[in-house]
Amino acid sequence: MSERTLRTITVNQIGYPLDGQKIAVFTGTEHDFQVVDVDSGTIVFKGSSDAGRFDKASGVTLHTGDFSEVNTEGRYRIEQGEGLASASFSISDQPYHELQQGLLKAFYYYRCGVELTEEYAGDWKHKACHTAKGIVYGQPDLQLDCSGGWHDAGDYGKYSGPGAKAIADMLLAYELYPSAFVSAIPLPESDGSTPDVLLECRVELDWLFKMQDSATGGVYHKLTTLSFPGLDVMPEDDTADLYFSPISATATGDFAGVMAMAARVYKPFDAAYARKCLDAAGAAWEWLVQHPDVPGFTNPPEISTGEYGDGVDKDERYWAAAELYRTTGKEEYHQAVLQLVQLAFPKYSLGWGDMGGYGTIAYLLNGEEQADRALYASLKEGLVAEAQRLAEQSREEGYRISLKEEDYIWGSNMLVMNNAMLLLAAEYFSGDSGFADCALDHLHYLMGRNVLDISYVTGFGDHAVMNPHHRPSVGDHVADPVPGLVSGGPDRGLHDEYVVEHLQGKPAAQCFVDHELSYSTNEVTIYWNSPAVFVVARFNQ
Ligand code: G3I
Ligand code: 9MR
Ligand code: ZN
Repeated sequence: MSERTLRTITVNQIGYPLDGQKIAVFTGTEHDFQVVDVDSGTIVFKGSSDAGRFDKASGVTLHTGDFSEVNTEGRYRIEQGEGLASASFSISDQPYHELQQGLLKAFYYYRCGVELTEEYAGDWKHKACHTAKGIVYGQPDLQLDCSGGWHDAGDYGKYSGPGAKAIADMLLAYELYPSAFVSAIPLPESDGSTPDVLLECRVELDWLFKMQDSATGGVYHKLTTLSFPGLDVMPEDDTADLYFSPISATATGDFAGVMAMAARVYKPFDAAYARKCLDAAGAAWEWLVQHPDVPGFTNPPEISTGEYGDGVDKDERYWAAAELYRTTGKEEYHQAVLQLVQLAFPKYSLGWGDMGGYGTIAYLLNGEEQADRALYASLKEGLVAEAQRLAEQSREEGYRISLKEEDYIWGSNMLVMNNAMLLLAAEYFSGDSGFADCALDHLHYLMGRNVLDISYVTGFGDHAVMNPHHRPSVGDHVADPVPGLVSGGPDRGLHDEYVVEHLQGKPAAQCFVDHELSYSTNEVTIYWNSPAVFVVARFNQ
């Protein structure tokens, strides 16, 4: 058996807050364990794990050990006889400060159109990329500026809807937990007054403006080359022509939602910018009104990059209406919310394709006074009920997260973090801190307390992802990957050639491989990082 499979004591490899429950998950046969101070070698706690249970999604029998009694700051690991040891972890007052900074800094590394300088990017510096004009698909003579923003993922495409989700998560984090955002990351633009999270999101907002058709207000679905470049191609060497794919209703709805949100959040810092955001949101909304019934986006025949297909645009419209109402107070938008909310789409989802949850959260954050009382009550009740369902599910699962076996899909770590966000939204509206405890369990999973004993964030944790499907990390000849990137995580559907060959028959939560070829399990994206920023911010206030 390899050393890797022997590591059966799993913990959050970053650490645990001083107060609160501290739990490790074991998959060995022994139940006695000890917590050891890493520096001195002193045993600080001896305990025994519970009787154990079989966890179907993970395919293992596991038992849990509680070491909450350890409440002295320090760096520890958990050991058992037979030479078993967990990754090291800290117990401290603010264990997640650096993690939050790293998750935010990732967006700097994702930046497009600018040089990443040694001063800010260290070994991961590279020259400016994708600075040429983009061709509007189907109109070869129409070429427009399209520089800036963030690359989507391990590829260099820039996709409007996913970009909006990523910004939304971070602006929401800032709105709910502003005190978590006082430290500089730092960024080249850090000025000591505008929070860095807003400066970084502005990079993507500035690019999003360029995705709006000035004539109609509609928003181009994405900006990409015709096909993906090779895996070792650095951004500045990816020089094929860039194309704006056609306008879509989902992109336009997401754009209106995020711009209306930005108009509100940026107003205290830059009123002119806020006005620009609101005007852009209004124009996008007009397009939606003029186009009530449009087919979902599909890739044009020559374009094979990420499709982000989504046949239902009602949720994006609902989010847009709710944000526009919250920001402007205009009755026309309230009426739109009241109509759209009656349609069938998920009201509590936060995925790139299911944006209804953002609409619900915006409507609730706007306050009961401004709301239709009955709708306010039912949305609040629905959100809390959904969080209760997630919490109950988490109690069923061995690794204490809300994913069932069938939920380990492409980008399952987004679901882990989105569900944690939803739990935290429920905490915010109900005041029940039990939801936060459950959300924290989701973070523990992401950071290593999972069946593979892996931290899914590059650069964070003793056993962190090392080989993400991320072109700059493959092409840069630097041993370590770009840090702070959240990997997609297990996908039981086995959606790439590498996993088809290597992971047949694995249990759902083990359908992951830390190999650069596995784009369906080990790619990284901006919208997998962003909900993690939200979750970590809650615990950094
Ligand atoms: O929603 C269904 C669910 O009902 C079903 O039970 C489950 C079974 O597999 O599938 C779910 O759909 C999955 C969908 O994601 C849900 O989000 C699809 O199987 C899965 O193939 C699809 O994966 C998407 C993938 O692109 C392929 O289209 C990922 O969400 C999406 O994050 C990913 O995005 C790519 C971009 O295209 C290009 N850039 C990189 C990025 C990350 O890999
Ligand atoms: O590298 C691509 C990755 O960024 C995408 O998310 C993924 C799914 O669209 O596709 C990857 O490209 C692969 C292509 O789809 C199939 N041939 C192998 C490519 C990876 O090297
Ligand atoms: Zn670029």
